[in-house]
Amino acid sequence: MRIFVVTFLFFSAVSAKHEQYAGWKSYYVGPSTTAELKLVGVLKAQYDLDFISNPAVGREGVVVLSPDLQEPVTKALNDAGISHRVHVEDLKTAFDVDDENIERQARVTLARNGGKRMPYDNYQEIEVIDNYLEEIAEKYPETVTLVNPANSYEGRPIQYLKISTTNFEDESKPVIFIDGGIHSREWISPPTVTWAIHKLVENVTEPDLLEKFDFILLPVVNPDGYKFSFTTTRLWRKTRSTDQSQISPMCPGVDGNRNFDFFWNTVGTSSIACADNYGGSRAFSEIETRVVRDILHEHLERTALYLTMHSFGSMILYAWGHNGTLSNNALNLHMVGVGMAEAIDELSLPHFPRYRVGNSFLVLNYGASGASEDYAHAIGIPLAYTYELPGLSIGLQGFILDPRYIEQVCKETWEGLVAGIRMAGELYDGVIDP
Ligand code: 0X9
Ligand code: ZN
Repeated sequence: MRIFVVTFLFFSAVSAKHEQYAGWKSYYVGPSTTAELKLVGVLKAQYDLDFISNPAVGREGVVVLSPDLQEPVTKALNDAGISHRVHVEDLKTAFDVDDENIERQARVTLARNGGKRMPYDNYQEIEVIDNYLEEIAEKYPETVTLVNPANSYEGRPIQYLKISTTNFEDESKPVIFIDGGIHSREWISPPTVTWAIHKLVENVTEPDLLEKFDFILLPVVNPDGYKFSFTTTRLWRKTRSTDQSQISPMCPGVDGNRNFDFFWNTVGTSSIACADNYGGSRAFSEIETRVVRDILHEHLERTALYLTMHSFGSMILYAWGHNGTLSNNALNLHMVGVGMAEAIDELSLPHFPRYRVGNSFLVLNYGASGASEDYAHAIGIPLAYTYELPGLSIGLQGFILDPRYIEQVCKETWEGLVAGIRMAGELYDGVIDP
């Protein structure tokens, strides 16, 4: 009887978790011309649409629609002749299925190896990632330093690793800075950063990298949002601060990737606290973005490459993202971007989309100001990119990238990183002029 009650409570807790998505659906939207893509951009702004995967010309994106938006948005797409079809019929059920998959996989992992430190067959809670960073720093004190420059709004540590053979003292070495998890729901992002740590210290196959470069690796910029996306609202994107405006206690959080001081609060961002792309009450209102800003400035004169990991879309994007103009370094940005994409594509699975490389406004066809890669480039980091990692579950039941592909994405992304880091080294060997 007791087992029955416990089982019943467990399942009702699981299925009650995603109640807020009852009646929600997601749709593929596939613009086939630039004009159609532009129109999708107009609809996005008009209805404040939440694209969890961005479309490009000839490449479908995915938009999630609450029940009240389904009729007007599909009608507008129909009227414009823009191809669309249902992606997930019932979001709540899909999230429940994802939870069950993750739970099942967690049990398998535990049974198989007693809880390996950082498994890549599942998405990991923030505590597991923090433990991993702490353990790596303890185990490799010669090269690894754990830094906790600040705590998040809700008091979680924002932690990163500095990895260097000279404790960052050889100032002739270029610095590589990679962050992840600024958008909390993009769960595939943090493992690609911890995988880079794994490849730099635990399973070294490219020893030249640590010889020539210093690394800063910050897997989860936004630990509060990340936690909240596990416990409560799967599609949570923002931070969790409640001190931004009068309505912030009701509508917490700021979009970290609209909060940087680069044409802040001008394009593709909202000044309404409840919006998913709310830019905050001022640039750098968030402790989480201030941490990234301070790292960028600390080693500005020798940071050659900054990468920020997002999902989904299989894209490598660069400045300027607010208006589609190109920076003076556009040729190098494009060359290195293509080099990274080619390296990834070589290892990619046949049913994963090929990477696209370009100016973020032109590839996505929507402008967004206040993004971290634009800020990094604007202050003088010569190579700065947003990665949109591959997703979603392809032909499978769940909503997210199936956990069985996490390791694949980590491995192929690592190939891209290696190519990009080496090219950055050739271009900016001690001669960065911010
Ligand atoms: O909109 C974003 O912040 C990024 N896409 S996501 O789906 N991960 O939210 C794209 C950012 C592109 N970069 C700039 N606009 N500068
Ligand atoms: Zn993102």
